[in-house]
Amino acid sequence: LNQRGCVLWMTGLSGSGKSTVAFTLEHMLQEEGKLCYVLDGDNVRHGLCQDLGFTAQCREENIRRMGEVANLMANAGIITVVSIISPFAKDRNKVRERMENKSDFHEVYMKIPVSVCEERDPKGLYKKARAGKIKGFTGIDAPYEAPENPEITLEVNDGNAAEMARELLDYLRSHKFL
Ligand code: GGZ
Repeated sequence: LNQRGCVLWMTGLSGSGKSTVAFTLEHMLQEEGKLCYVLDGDNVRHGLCQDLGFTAQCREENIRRMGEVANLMANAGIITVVSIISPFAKDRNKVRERMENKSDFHEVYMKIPVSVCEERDPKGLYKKARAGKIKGFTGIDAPYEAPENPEITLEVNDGNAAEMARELLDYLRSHKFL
């Protein structure tokens, strides 16, 4: 396999566009014949992490498992895109520390005000959280800790998903992962 694996770790609020950008990037890479796989919170929570809810402890475990799997996949030469809120800086940093090759971990911050996510509210979850029907919703009554030194910050307000995915593609290229 003529490809170096790595982890692109996309962190950000619900509705920040993590999944959309991740799957757009996966598609772009596939078009170039590159091996890429998205570990998406919404999907993985139906299987590997189906025993986990949204308490701080559960989220910590969710992040840990995603990190372990992503590390293995990166070692196998796959460009692994993780898209989960991962609200705690400490847990994200632990994943980085656990990487076999620390320079293979790239934190991508989906930067967007919570007010914009709440306005968009594609799944109506913010509305439910405001109404108290979902408790402990990130950005409403559960914390989100923005990364302090992410390798990449995507200003979600400025760009569409394809533009942001292209930015990640350029990053991978300039860092010799493609
Ligand atoms: C945040 C929640 C919650 C609570 C359900 N808080 O936008 P979505 O719907 O499709 O993605 C969100 C997803 C978050 O799962 P993650 O695995 O990414 O979270 S974490 O990294 O914190 O473990 C959202 C939905 O699940 N969801 N309840 N209380 N998001």
